[in-house]
Amino acid sequence: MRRALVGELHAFVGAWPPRHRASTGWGVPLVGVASARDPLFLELKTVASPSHLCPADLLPDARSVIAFFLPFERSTGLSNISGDMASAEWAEAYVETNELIRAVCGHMKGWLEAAGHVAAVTPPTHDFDEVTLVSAWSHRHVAFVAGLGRFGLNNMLITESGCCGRFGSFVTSLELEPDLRPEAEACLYRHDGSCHRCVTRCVGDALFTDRFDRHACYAQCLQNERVHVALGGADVCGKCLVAVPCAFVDPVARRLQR
Ligand code: B12
Ligand code: SF4
Ligand code: SF4
Repeated sequence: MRRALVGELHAFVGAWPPRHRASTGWGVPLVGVASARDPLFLELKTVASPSHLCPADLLPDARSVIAFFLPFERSTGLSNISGDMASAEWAEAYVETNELIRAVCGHMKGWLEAAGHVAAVTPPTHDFDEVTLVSAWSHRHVAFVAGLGRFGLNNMLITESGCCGRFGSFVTSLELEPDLRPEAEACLYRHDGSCHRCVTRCVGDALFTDRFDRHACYAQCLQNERVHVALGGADVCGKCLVAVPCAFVDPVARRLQR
């Protein structure tokens, strides 16, 4: 069943760009599975926020949580390297990927229901509290539980395909074997202190080695939203995700392979 689910998700994402005339290109989606009863979900109330939901809050009969990562094509990340403001391609990728994540979740919910299961979905973003800037369902924490990667100094979850891309997740009554979580760090700073490039790349005075000012970051994202107003709701930046070793690969795994 897992193979069928992953195959369905891959096929849906693969068919999306031509059908919807998307400007953005995506690499092969990564999919991770967590048990809805994984004790780490309860820990998210301490690690992420006290209001963080558990899978059963979204779906009383929750058995599995599926997280997926849609990596951007390299050209999208490369387009965002120069200058202080986000590139038009990066802003458009944000808008188009949010739309795709919503569609993937809706499609997979229907697919699961047709197979006799139930599912619950949450939006890709813009579901956060405007004052605290924290969401009650953090996709990257959920993806962490589902084994898709490890957190970097830039706050991103770094997957085997790097961190330039976006996450979605949904909860289902279908029981699936959970994935193992990677044991090794994926961030070079956390691995051996050899990198802090994301901090030097930050254009919003928001990211430091010992703290992150989410309000300063949001102010920078809102500046870009004003520049890309025609796209509607493109509160982006992402300078700390590009021209960094973890943009498109897990740099620790890459180094250990050499
Ligand atoms: C609110 C929000 C914002 C706010 C607040 C920033 C923030 N860090 O949360 C603002 C608007 C500023 C923002 C900015 C950005 N965001 Co944003 N945002 C969200 C949103 C809606 C909720 C995040 C949330 O509430 N997290 C819970 C809080 C408490 O945790 P946190 O801030 O993530 O910080 C945790 C980690 O650093 C973690 N951590 C660090 N080390 C370790 C180690 C371990 C073991 C663990 C367990 C945790 C951990 O600890 C912190 C607390 O738990 C999510 C979508 C969603 N619903 O999940 C997208 C999301 C996090 N954003 C994303 C992105 C890409 C961005 C931007 C790059 C903008 C852009 N698209 O150009 C910037 C990056 C800023 C940065 N460097 O962090 C992606 C991240 C993709 C990835 N690879 O991880 C997400 C997941 C959207 C998506 N659907 O993919 N964002
Ligand atoms: S740029 Fe370097 S320090 Fe920052 S998250 Fe990536 S690997 Fe870690
Ligand atoms: S998204 Fe921009 S402002 Fe926010 S931490 Fe990264 S570089 Fe800094």
